Amino acid sequence: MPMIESHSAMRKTLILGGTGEGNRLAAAFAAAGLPAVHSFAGRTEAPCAQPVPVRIGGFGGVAGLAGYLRAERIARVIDATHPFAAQMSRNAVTACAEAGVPLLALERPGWVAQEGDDWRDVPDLQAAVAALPALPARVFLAIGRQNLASFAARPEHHYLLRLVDPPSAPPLPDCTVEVARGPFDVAGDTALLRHHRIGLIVTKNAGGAGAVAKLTAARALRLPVVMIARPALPPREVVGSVEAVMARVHADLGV
Ligand code: 3Y8
Ligand code: NAP
Repeated sequence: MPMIESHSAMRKTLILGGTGEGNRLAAAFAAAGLPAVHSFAGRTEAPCAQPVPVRIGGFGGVAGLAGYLRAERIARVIDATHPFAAQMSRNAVTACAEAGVPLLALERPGWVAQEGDDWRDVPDLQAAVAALPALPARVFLAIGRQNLASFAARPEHHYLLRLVDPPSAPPLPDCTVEVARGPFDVAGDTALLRHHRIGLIVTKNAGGAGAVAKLTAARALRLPVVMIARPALPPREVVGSVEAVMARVHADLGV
C-alpha cells in the first residue's frame, strides 16, 4: 500500500464488510478513533449494529464504486467480505485501481481437512449438486439462501436449510428451514445434525470460526461433507488478521 499523506488520517476508510472480520475491523477502527464507513450489500433484513457509520446496498458495479471512492474522498479500502463474495472483491480490485485508492484484503484462511474428516472436495456449486448421492439422503445444505435454486435439480433429497432470515416461500420442495444468523457452536450444530438425522453436509469453504462448528460436529458424528472450494479472485494485497490491517493503517498514517 503506497504512502498516504498525513491528512488522510481524517479521510475515511471504506470497510467492505458483511462478515465477522468486517465487524471486528469496524470495532478496531472505532477504538482507534479512525474514521471509517462499514458497507453491507443489504442481503439480510438488518445487519447487526455497528460502532461506525454504515452504508447498505450495492454501489452500482465498478463505475458506481469508483465514483463513490472519489465523491467520498476515501483514503483506502479494506475488503473484509466473505471469500465467496467474489463479485464484490473483483469490483473492488478494478474500482480501486481506476480511482487510485489503495486496497487491502482481509481474508481468513480456508478450512483444511483433519484426521477423521470425510470430505468430498468439489470446485463449485454445480459440482456439489452432482456430488449428492444417488439414493435419497437427508442433507444439511449450509450455503445460505442465494444458491439454493441449483439444488431443485435433485428433489429426491430432504434438505435442512439454515437461513439468516425467514424465506417468503419454501425454497425447495422437500426442506426444513432453520432461521439462524451465527456464529454457531459445536453443541448447537451437533444437536441440529442429530435432531434432523442428517447424513451429509454441503458447505462452502468459508473458513473462519463463525461456521466451523458444523465441521467439528460432522467429524464427531462421522458424517461426510461436500466442501465447495472458494472462487478464484484477482491478485490483490492480502493480510490474515484485523491486527495486521491496523498495523498497516497506522504505518501509512505515520502514527
Ligand atoms: C449480510 C451480516 C458475525 C458475522 C456472522 C462469518 C460468520 C456467520 C458463516 C452455516 C453457514 C453463509 C451465510 C454465513 C456465515 C457469519 C457472519 C457468516 C454462512 C451475515 C451478514 C450478512 C450475511 C449474508 C449471508 C448470505 C449467505 C451467507 C448465511 C449481518 C450474517 C451460508 C455463507 O439470506 C441471505 O440472503 C443470506 C445471504 C450472503 C450466503 C448466501 O449465498 O445465501 N451470509 N451473513 C451481509 C451484507 O448484507 O452485506 O446480517 O449481520 C454475516 C455472517 N455470515 O460474527 O456477526 O463467516 O463471518 N453466512 C457460507 O459461509 O456458506 C452460514 O449456516 O453454517
Ligand atoms: P457478491 O455476489 O460478491 O456481490 C454481488 C453484488 O452485491 C456486488 O457486486 C455489490 O453490488 C453488492 N455487494 C456485495 N457485498 C457488498 C458490500 N459489502 N457492500 C456493498 N455492496 C456489496 O456478494 P455476496 O456473495 O452476495 O455477499 C453479499 C454480502 O454478504 C457481502 O457483504 C458478504 O461479505 C456477505 N457474506 C456473503 C457470504 C457468501 O457466502 N457469499 C457469506 C457471508 C457473508 P454492486 O455491484 O451494485 O456494487
